[in-house]
Amino acid sequence: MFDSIQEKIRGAGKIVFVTGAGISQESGIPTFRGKDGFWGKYDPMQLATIDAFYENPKLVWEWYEERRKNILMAQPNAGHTAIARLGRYKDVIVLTQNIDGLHQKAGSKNVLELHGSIIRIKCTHCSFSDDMEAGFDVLPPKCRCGHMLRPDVVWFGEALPQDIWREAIMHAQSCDVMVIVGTSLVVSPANSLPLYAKQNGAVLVEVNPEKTVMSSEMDLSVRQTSASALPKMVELFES
Ligand code: BJW
Ligand code: ZN
Repeated sequence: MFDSIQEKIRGAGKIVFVTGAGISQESGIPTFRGKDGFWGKYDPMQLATIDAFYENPKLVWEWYEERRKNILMAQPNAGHTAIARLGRYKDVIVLTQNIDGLHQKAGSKNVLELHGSIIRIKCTHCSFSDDMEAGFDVLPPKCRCGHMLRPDVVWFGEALPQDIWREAIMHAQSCDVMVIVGTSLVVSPANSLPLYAKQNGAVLVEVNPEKTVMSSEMDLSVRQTSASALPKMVELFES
């Protein structure tokens, strides 16, 4: 199995990784779906929509503050660092649904954050936006303009940042290999990226211990965790 993946990676010009919450699971960040996922405990419609935010901003902010603390302490795992190392040898682009910044922390250079960043905060009214690592004393925090601040993430029903999304499609359409890691592929429009790649003749490789709704579209499925599978993809360049 790995021989065949290594061969594809060796021959590829451009390699695109599409990543989701599963790649950060081994860094201690919970996924959304599945046994220990957030959506098993909480209702996404009460935490991850703009209506929920205006309905109960304190509740939404409390959830984000708890996650921000955990994420700011988290370290990239062997999966993130393998992708960053592969970038030294190949043209590697990371299209991530994650908001945790761990690909960048691992050293990956070309990272497009499709669902924003939990570290970046923006105003609900004016154009203020900035990275903020410190916690807030009062929730919800307010902007200088007097309106509420919010995490700069993409909630359900909100559009993805248009320039980033356009660029992501362009990379998906022009890659030779797409490696899809740790995502259930149930959230649109990110889950259409493998289809853009496939339509343009790319090889699709999935790294996920579980089957997904798109497993049948994959050329190869690696049923292992990302921290165990991804380092093997870089081995051929480093041995
Ligand atoms: C491992 C592992 C290990 C575990 N190693 N693997 C009806 C009404 C309104 C909207 C819609 C609707 N129907 C469809 C929509 C569109 C909606 C959507 O897709 N909904 C579906 C869920 C039904 N999408 C949107 O709304 C998007 N915007 C949009 O479409 O705009 C246009 C539009 C406007 C209006 C109406 C309709 C369309 C925006 C989506 C934003 C998603 N936001 C979140 C929260 C981000 C902020 C935050 O983090 O707080 O993004 S939700 C959550 O899901 C998060 C993730 O990025 C995203 C994807 O999840 P992911 O990464 O796939 O994680 P999991 O948990 O699902 O899967 C983990 C996987 O890892 C599993 O497969 C495990 O097996 C695996 N795994 N351990 C490797 N160690
Ligand atoms: Zn403001």
